[in-house]
Amino acid sequence: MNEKIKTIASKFKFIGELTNIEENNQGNINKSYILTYQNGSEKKYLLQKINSNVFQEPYLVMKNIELVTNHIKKKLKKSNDTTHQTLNIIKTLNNENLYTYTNSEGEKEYYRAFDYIENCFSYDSFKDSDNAVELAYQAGKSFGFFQKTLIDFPANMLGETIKDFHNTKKRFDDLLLSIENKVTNRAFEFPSEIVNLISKIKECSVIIEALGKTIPIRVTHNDTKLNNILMDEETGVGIAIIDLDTVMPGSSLFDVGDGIRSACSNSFEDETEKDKIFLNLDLTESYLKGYLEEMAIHLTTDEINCLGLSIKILTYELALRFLTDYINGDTYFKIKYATHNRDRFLNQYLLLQDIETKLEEINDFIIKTVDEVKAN
Ligand code: GN1
Ligand code: MG
Repeated sequence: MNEKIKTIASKFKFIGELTNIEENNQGNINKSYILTYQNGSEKKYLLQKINSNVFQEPYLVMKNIELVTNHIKKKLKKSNDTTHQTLNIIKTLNNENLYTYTNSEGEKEYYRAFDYIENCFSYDSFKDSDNAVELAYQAGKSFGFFQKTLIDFPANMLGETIKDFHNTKKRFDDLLLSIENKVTNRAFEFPSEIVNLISKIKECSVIIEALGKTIPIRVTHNDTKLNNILMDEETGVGIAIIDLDTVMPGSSLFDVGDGIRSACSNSFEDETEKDKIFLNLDLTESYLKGYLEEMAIHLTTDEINCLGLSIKILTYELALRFLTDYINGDTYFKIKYATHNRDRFLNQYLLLQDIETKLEEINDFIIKTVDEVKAN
């Protein structure tokens, strides 16, 4: 058993005897372990090391999560909702949200823990699922439900855990800076792609420029990647939204755009076979239907008008981020092989070109669906 993790685990209010530690490699940022305890019966917990390079204020991250999950729990209780769940923080023996471990290099490592949510499944892609269209509907509904549940939570109570997280203009400037700084020569691999990205910045700045003006600031998840939904293994219904580190004041459009580019792409985020990389329209429409059933009546006309565009913008943003990290020598996203960020960039870049050809059809579908939902 991993002795270091065993020691760290002993600082939390877990019940029973630790019998197994399993590393979980799903996320691109934090490090996760599934811990099994025995106490008559078996119980699992999730222990995570927060990536403090990415999250420089880990206490703020936990404060936000505590506030938001308490609100969700209250609302679920009030409506007698026994289907949905949310994260449940397990405190340290000192009653704190984080345990600070000082490693052999004298650096501080921050750990937090949650109950492990059982009997659920998360998908990296729906591409191989027989019932992909139904699952996409459930995925859209899950994030719509999440936003709806937090609609009455005051956004100004939450801190900004990563500043300018979805500030497209700032992400673009970061790319230009990486090209200028030349930590590596990798920008030379993509001259025409970079020119193409530069040509799109104006249109892709529309949401960030309107945020707080015509587009309202709401409590949003900000990392609505498909595998951040836990779905019931049998029914496919979305049970819980996880990875709440970036829950912050934002735009509902960030969540929709990021959710669809992730859930409705025909491939994994690092697929390299060009023919496989495109947005699946059936999945997109199904996702939007699920989302709009929850949120259409709450959205403003300006938000609805930008929903389609948000898919393009968030894909653009991810393309910028992967390319920037590749040029900077892979300091942000965890990589599994040397050119991983390169492959992720090209994937999002191709997805972006494909999305552009489908936006008109998507926008027509949105208008039709909003009308239908409102009529019911
Ligand atoms: C990261 O942690 P994970 O894998 O859910 C990233 C997201 C990206 C995603 C791309 C805090 O999400 O913004 O969309 O990778 N999270 C952070 O795979 O940067
Ligand atoms: Mg994350």
